[in-house]
Parts: sequence; C-alpha cells; structure tokens
Amino acid sequence: MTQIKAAGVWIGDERSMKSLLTLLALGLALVTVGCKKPVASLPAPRTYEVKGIVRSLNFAEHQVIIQHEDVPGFMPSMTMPFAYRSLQEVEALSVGDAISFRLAVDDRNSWIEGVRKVDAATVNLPKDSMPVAPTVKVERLKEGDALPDFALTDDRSQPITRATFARKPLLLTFIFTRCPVPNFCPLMSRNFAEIRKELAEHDPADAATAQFLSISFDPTFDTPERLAEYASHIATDRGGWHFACGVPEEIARLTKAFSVYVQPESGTIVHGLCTALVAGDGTITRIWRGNSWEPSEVVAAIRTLTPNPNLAGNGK
Ligand SMILES: [Cu+2]
Repeated sequence: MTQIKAAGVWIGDERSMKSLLTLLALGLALVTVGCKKPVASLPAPRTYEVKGIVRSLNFAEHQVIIQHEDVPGFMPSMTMPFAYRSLQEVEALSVGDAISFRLAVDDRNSWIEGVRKVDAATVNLPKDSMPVAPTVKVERLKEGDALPDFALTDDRSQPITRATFARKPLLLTFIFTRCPVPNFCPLMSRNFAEIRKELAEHDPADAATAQFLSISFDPTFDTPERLAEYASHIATDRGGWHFACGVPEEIARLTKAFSVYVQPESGTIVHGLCTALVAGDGTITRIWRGNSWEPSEVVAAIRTLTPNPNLAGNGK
C-alpha cells in the first residue's frame, strides 16, 4: 500500500494501478463501514466536461499539461497540469492535440478521465490567452547544495531569513493560498500538518526542533494577514511553521532556485511543486518534486537529521 499516494498519483504499471485502485476502494469501503455509513454514500466527485490543447506530457509524474477552456463554476481558462488515472487514455497523445475530457474533483484529488481527441476548431480558448511560457533552462538547486540566503516576511509580519532556521532541520515548500486544485497546494499544506502531527505523536523532541516554511509565490495577493488567515484554517498550533511572502523579485529568485514553475495566467497561477528538507547546517538534504511523496517518508528523513539518543529505536 505504500505506493498509493494521498494525491491520487499513481506509481507503477497499469495493472498494479488497477489493483492498487481496488485496494484503495476496499480500504475506503472499510473505513466508511467503520464510520457506520453505507458504501454507497461515498460522495461522488464533481465532474466537468472540458476541452483543451495538450501542451506537454509528463508521464513520469502522471500528468498532462493542458491549455483548457473555461470551466464554468470551477476555474477560468488556463494552462495547467492534470493528473490522469488511466495511462491508456493518454499515452497516444501528442503535444498540440485537441482533446475533450472529464475533469473530476473530490475533496482531496482532481484528475481527468474519458480523454478523447477532437477537432481543434471545437476548442474554445479565449482569444487573448497568453502564449505558453517557454520552458526556460534554470540551474536547479540539488540535494547537497547549501540553502541560499533569503529575506521574507512571515504570517506574523516578522522578517525571516536563512538564519532564522539555523541549526534546526527545516522543511520548506511553495504554495499559494488561492490554489483551487485540491491535490496541489492544499495537499502540500495537509501533508505538512500530517508530518507535524506524526512527529508530535512519536518524537516530541523532533517536533519541537523541526521548522516548517510554506513560501507563497503569489506575492501580490498573499500578504502576511492573508497568510495568517490561511494558516489558521490549517493548523491550530503552528509554532515552528511559518507561512512566508516577499517582494516579487525575491519570490522569483527562490522559485527559480528550486525550479518551481510559476506562470500567472487568467487570474490564477499555473505552477509546479517542490518540497525540500534542509539540515541544521544549511545543506539541502532532500528535494521532493510534485505531489506524490508521502508524509511518512518525510518524517523518516527529518528523523535522520535530529539524532536523539533518547529516541533511538523509536521507529514508529
Ligand atoms: Cu497550487
């Protein structure tokens, strides 16, 4: 079951995906029965019929980047990554193909299904839609590199820099509070909350030491006040968890350093994801890209940075 991702991103070949899907369905059914609700009451995902143009294919991360039409009642036309569940439906696609698909959204995930090629003339993109940003080659920070210094402001309106987190393990990620896609920024924040909960339950010393930083790449909207409001919905106790904003140049510098694709478009932001673990000496020890990582693997990585003889052998 370790291969099942909370994000609904699938690892493995399609047969194992199917069996995993079955296991997940069974697991959900059991949980639901445990909650004394009939299986049939599992909320059905909301679905939207959408058309768009394939802009990129990322089979490694189980995503198709699609420039899509307006999705009335959900989001405006934009170019963004979509998770798929059936490789069969997308493996024959090429960049530039016009497609129709069903966008399914539930509380935790969004994905596309029923993908079909259609006549490009039937795809209704806004006339002023911006061209897709070229993929710029950037020098990525790698595992083993030093965390660059930065100057940000947190949700308590306090200045924070690399020195704020010195000598303590730091887990950082990039989000924006208006993100409408449940398995992107909202998932990152849920995962951080889960990691903190796991640490607090099993390794109180680690929980007290580890620091967390969610950096917004929406500098014109995410003010310290908005971040504080957002944070209050995510964690009641957020000691050691900072939500940060900064001037656009500083945010751009950081997102580029961590190779987080950020493209403002049609009132929202098309973006990638990057989560990094920094050791107390400032070394970036791990980088997770995308949304398919598990809180438990991050917890394990944090534990390796906080050797505490009193907790040796506490492998829970
Ligand atoms: Cu997002």
